[in-house]
Amino acid sequence: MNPIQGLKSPFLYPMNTDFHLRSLSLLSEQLTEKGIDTFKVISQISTFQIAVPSWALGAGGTRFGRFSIGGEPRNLEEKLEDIGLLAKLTKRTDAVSLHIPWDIPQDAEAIKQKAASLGIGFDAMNSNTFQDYGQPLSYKMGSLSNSDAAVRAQAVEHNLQVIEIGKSLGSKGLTVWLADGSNFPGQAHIRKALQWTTDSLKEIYGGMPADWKLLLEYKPYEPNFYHTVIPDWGTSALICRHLGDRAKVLVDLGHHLPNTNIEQIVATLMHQNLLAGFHFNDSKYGDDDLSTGSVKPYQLFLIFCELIGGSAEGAQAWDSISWMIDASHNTKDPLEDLIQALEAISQAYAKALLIDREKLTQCQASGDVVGAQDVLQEAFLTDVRPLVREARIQSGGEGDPLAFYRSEKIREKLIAKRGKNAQASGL
Ligand code: PSV
Ligand code: MN
Repeated sequence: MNPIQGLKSPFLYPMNTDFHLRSLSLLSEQLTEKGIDTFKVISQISTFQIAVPSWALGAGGTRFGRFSIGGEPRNLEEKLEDIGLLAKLTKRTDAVSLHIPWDIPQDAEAIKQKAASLGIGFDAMNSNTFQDYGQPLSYKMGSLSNSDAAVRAQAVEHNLQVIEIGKSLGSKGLTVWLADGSNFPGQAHIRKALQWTTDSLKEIYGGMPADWKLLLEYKPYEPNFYHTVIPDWGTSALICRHLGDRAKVLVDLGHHLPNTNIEQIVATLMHQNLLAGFHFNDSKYGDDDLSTGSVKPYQLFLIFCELIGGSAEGAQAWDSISWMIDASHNTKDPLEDLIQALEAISQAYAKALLIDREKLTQCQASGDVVGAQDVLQEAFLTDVRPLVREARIQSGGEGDPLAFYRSEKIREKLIAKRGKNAQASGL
């Protein structure tokens, strides 16, 4: 039996409704005094959807080991069921992002139908040329940037196949992240590697349907530690400029050197209509892939300030931006982790919606530094949880998804069904 069946229907979980309504009405009163339309904010939160990657549903491993959590999805169907559960409880996700070859659908039509029955669509497809998985030529020395034309052709072909799979599922995008680079000075010809990568990406871009976009991800280091072919947003943007309007830069929050001003990158990319979307996660040191909002919630809020401001001022349309979580670690139940991440992202968005833009503009124009900071802090320090909760309830989700997940013993049910040692595909 599907462990997700037999759950109580939404709303029945004994959330403290009285407390929720009291906190919501108090907040709504405060917001009204500030001229903010509570219902508008709730409806904006309600429509905000964040895709979940197919590789985030199992326990993440590090190079030092992997600790299974039990009941991990054993195949793509079960991954979809997990995302369907998240969708049902949180109402903040309605799409999956597949990694190929980790999650090749054996029967695309059946998978598409299964996803549709769970209210799930297909977000951007992810190609994978950073591992060897039995293909004829090795990617040890790179893929799209490889000095061997035959390896480059094979990597291009893989991307074209991923596009085909995506087409059959109804996806509209291809995310390319390359591990290509070098570990030691002298190992690679830096300029040639960049040119080969650009040329390979041109072929891939040319193979995309006209209504698709290419999301080009950058990362400063890891798995290569001396040089990475696409290390930063600037290099990614330069390549995108060579490809065409439908190629844009994907910002993975963990792909920056410590203390990088990510909100500035977001503003700059929006200014150029070059922002493809996000891979949400959080980090303390590098690409830690920790739960979004767990370490730097203020940074996440500032990113949303730029996003809301940039789209309101016409720099780049809100709807042109893709939203996805890309986190994986080895200590939490991934479903609980995703519930927390969806909540943290919604909170950051909600807080940024509360910013008094007019006042901020005035402060900026008059050089009122203290006032500007105050405007941001006023929004950031507002407890928006009643708004996020209400948005979820109004959409038919759970008031408290995490409490529901625990009280219904969902992980225990998944373990009973899938086994203690079930292991999801991925890294
Ligand atoms: C690379 O670190 C990355 O962020 C890319 O998005 C990959 O596709 C993903 O992680 C999964 O390993
Ligand atoms: Mn990523």
